[in-house]
Amino acid sequence: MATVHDATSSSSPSLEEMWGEPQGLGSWLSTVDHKRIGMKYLVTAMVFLVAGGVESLIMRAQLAQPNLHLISPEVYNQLFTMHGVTMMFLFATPVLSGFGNYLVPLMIGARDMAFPRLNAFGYWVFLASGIFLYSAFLTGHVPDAGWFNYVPLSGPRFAPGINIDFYALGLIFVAISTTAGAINFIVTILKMRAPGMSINRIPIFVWGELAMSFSIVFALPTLTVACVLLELERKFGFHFFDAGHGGDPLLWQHLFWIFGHPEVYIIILPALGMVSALIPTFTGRRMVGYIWIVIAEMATALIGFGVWTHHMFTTGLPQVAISFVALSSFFIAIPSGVQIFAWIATLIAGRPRLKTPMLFVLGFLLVFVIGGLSGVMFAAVPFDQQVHDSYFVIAHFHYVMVGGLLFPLFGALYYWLPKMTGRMMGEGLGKWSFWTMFAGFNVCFFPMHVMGILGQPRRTYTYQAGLGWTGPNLISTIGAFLLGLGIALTFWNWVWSRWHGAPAGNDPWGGDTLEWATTSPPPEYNFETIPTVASLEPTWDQPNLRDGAQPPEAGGRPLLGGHLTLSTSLLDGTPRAVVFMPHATLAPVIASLGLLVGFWGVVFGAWLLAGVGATVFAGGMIDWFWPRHQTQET
Ligand code: HEM
Ligand SMILES: [Cu+2]
Repeated sequence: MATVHDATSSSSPSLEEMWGEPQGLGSWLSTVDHKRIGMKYLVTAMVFLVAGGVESLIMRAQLAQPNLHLISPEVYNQLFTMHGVTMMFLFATPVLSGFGNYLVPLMIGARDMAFPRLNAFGYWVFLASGIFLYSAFLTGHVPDAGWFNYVPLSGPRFAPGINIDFYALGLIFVAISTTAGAINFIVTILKMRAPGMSINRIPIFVWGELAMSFSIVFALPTLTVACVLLELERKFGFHFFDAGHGGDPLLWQHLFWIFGHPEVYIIILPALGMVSALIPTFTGRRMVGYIWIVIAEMATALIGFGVWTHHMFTTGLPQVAISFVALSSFFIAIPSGVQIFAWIATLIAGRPRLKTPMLFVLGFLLVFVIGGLSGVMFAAVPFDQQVHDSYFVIAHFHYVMVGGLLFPLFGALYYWLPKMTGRMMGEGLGKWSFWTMFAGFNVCFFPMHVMGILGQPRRTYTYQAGLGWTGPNLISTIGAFLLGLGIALTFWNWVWSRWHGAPAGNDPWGGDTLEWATTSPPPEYNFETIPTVASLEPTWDQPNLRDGAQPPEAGGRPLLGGHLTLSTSLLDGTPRAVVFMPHATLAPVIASLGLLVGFWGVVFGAWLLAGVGATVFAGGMIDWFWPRHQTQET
């Protein structure tokens, strides 16, 4: 490609000069570097994990014994609602965006995400929407109708306060961030891969982020629409969900779960991708059935859109419809099974090394299978009708969400933090953390199956003695605190490693993907030369990639002619164009601040304040889109 080589003249400024960002507070606010944004996502999401975790521990303390009164029923309602909302929207999705942000450009050999300013905007909107939701605690009007917020309970008649407005507006707010991030991932993964990284050489973790992003783009709008309709009903007297005026409360349930079920896969698919990234490294064996895993990930994302009604088996829908949904819910176990068999085959074919990240993977496998089995049980309609809204449900989805997300995620932390910080985490402490988490998790959530079968309903702040529920509840509470301790040990390890961890070097684990070819932490520009890739495991097969500086004879492209990265074709990754990347800017943070002020204005009905917010937002946007011809930023 002539255009590509023309842009790489040697008399231009160095990569450091072109890509370097100043340090300090101002730069922390204005950075567009995917690695710094990714780290901000990661840390902020972990803060929300702690918030959601504290909420759950208060609930478990309240349920440790019958007839306790540590908190009032009203506060209990607020806690399970904020716990669910926090874990799903402020922890699970953003933490995966954080890992993806940091890792996807490195794994595909790019210098940044496709839209660095949109990336910064995504982070700041995420933070602002989290602040918005949690500011509800300051007003005393905390959302309290559960994370799926069913009408009519959440409608104007039964929830006249502004509690539910924080929920509906907060979810509209955070959806802006999630959507921006998803679009960025899609374009980055499809258009910015290193030359030679054809579609059959994309790392599975990157496929996971792609599946997540497509699901977000198709699923999230229904939630946003549902919340907009609810706000119109609550603030302006519309009647979408109000049966008394020709509305339909089931409309909310449909809209919510058309989003809500795919949301489960939005969270699980990249986490499964992490598992597929760790297993080859720790078995020294190429992944068995790469193509099948990729097809399974994509099939799960697709089938995930056809099963939402299994959350509504008890609403009296027509039997025929329910039968179809039950069947497709059974089907969805198949692609998960395919992946599990591929992992087990790789484990058997290779030589597993039981380092901490691998322990988390094995723990995940066990827990995820149990969660999958109870999930298949729900797909049997009569069983579902028995345990609907009981603790059996809580047990099931924590086995899936904590097993399917938290364990892979903590394995991924031990695996990739050394790349991000340049320091290893402590192995001994890591193993302690794993075993404490694994024991705590099972002690906490396994008894909930029993509680559910014995009939204990979810979302109730206390229970009577003598129903057989006391023992399992006490055990479950002890397990919850143990799980919390295990999580805390890893956080401590993270902090400890910043100062005391052994230097990681470029490739401490012998990984197979491109991020291990460059330094730890990687330089601002990621790779000195944009590599040309010739296999699915480039770091194993191409010794010339070492130090992120593939020599030009081997295909490395320095791209020195400006703040540039490469865009390639979608299927076979042939170079198509050089892309000018934007520099650090305050526009995203200003625009997000405007949105925060604006949303506060709307929730309080302070329309002047909303106007001020909108103006600040517009100011940020004008700065963002102002043409800058000298640097060719677009
Ligand atoms: C870290 C340890 C965790 C503990 C101890 C825990 C505990 C609990 C408890 C006690 C409840 C409320 C049960 C009830 O009264 O209905 C609950 C609900 C819930 N949890 Fe967790 N949880 C944890 C992690 C997570 C994670 C990681 C996620 C998601 C990624 C999650 C998602 C939810 C959701 C969606 C609900 C339902 C809220 C509702 O009923 O509206 N939890 N959890
Ligand atoms: Cu579902």
